Amino acid sequence: MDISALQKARYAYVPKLPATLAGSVDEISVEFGSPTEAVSDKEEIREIFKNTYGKPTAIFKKGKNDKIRRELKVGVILSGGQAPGGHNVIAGLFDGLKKANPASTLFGFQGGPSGLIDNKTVTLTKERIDEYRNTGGFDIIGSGRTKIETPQQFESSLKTAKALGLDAVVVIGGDDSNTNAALLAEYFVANGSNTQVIGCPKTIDGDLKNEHIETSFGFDTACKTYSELIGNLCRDTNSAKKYWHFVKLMGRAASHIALECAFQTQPNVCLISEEIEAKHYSLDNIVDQVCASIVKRAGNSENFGVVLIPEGLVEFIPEIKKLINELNDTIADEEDKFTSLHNFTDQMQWLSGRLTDVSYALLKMFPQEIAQQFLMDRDPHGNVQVSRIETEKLLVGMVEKKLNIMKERGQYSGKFASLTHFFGYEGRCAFPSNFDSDYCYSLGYSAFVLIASGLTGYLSSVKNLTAPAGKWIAGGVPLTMMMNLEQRHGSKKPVIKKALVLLDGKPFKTFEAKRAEWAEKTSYLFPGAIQYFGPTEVCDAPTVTLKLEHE
Ligand code: FBP
Repeated sequence: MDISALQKARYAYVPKLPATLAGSVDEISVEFGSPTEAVSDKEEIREIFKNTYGKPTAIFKKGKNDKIRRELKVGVILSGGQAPGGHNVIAGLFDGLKKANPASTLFGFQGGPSGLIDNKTVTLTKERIDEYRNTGGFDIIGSGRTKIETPQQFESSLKTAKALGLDAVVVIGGDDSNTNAALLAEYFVANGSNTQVIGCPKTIDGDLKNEHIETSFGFDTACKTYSELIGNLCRDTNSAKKYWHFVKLMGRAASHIALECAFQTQPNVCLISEEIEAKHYSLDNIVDQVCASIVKRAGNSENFGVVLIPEGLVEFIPEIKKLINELNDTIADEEDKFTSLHNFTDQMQWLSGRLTDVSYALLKMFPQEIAQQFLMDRDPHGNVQVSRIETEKLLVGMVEKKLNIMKERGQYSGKFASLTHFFGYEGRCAFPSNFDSDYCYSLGYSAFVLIASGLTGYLSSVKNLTAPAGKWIAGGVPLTMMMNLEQRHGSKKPVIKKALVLLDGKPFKTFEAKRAEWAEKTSYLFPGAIQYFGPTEVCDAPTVTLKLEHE
């Protein structure tokens, strides 16, 4: 097989482990904290998770562990969108299992959770694992977005677990996938099965975090990859001095990625969806904010700049959120009728009278190309697919209009030429940074210790991440501890609470203190490509967000 020089070099990289996990497996014991409670809606969540609610947190310590050398059969699932480091979670899990007992087996469920439902597995051998160490992607077994939710799907999952004689299932996923892991853990216990379920916190979006999960894996590498590209755009535009670059960045709901990239590159404008929602900014207010920077910079004869836009922005602008909700409900009510309308004019005609006047007027105001994106196929949950709405183009169009008006009024005399970009898929399968390689390997290894220690319904946790890896603290957090009830499909469902950007948190406050200067002056930073070999401060540094959160 042809492999790149970097891939070959990365095979040789030995991920760093926390000191408690690095020695002999016989010396890893578990210390438990006090019983835990759900984030909110405690009584209802206790009722749903009768067998698995309220377990204590677990931390690994040096000490004796009689159970650890048991022969185990484990199945692993990669769930949801790709995130750099998934292969290392599997490698850490595999190495832990084999180090403790070479007879243990690791199965990979193919294509995501549907692999468990349909019993589609592959046995993961050392040769196969070695081909994927320290590489990006989820291609070792593939991923998928199937949710295990119907009684039949739970039954089939149990059937697979029994057929394979599984001691445990490891779910590598985001908030939704780990909510699923918690429900599966509960279902297995409630149905007399000994198959344990352990989760691992994955998502480039960075919105699966709390006091025990300092960051989800993949966020570090994805942000560094986008920041390299944004830094390159900053330098290009500072050289040519003729374009404003509008860059939309992935992160379905939360703006963590945009904020981290702003720290790494210091663009002229970075929009933060959570602030826009909290301050009830309208689309016009946002356009004004961008134009203010363009006008100021034009005054300094700098007719160029960079604007960062979080992917989920449209859903946080109150008037667009209202429009999206109305569209979702109206289309869901008469889905067959709506899908039978094949052209945009018919669709708009059908919607007039069904949407409120304000929402209809807003939709009509958008350029047709953008309005059509709001009417595209819904996702399996009936929601508009925000990543397919070209917010960056919508903003450019509105900014251009506003600047023309300002020009006519003599308020602006600069030149405006723009280019749009969307960075998302480019970062999800990058070679994991050293941080993600180490963190993921440690998460996988911790998952093995949680399994060997007989625990179920836990999320693998590795903390103290701004310290050198040897000082990281590994253990597990009960999944029910992260839950609350949220409205889904018309009823209250237990879900892991999504962590959005906190407006009173250190990262946002730091950004807020700097953005006025960035909006006017050229203050770009050029982080460059992720470095895998070289000085620690260049190769092993965690994200700025993580550092600020630790201060
Ligand atoms: P996860 O939440 O599953 O980690 O996926 C995150 C993400 O990359 C989002 O940033 C993006 O909106 C979405 O997946 C894109 O989904 P798809 O891969 O289905 O196009």
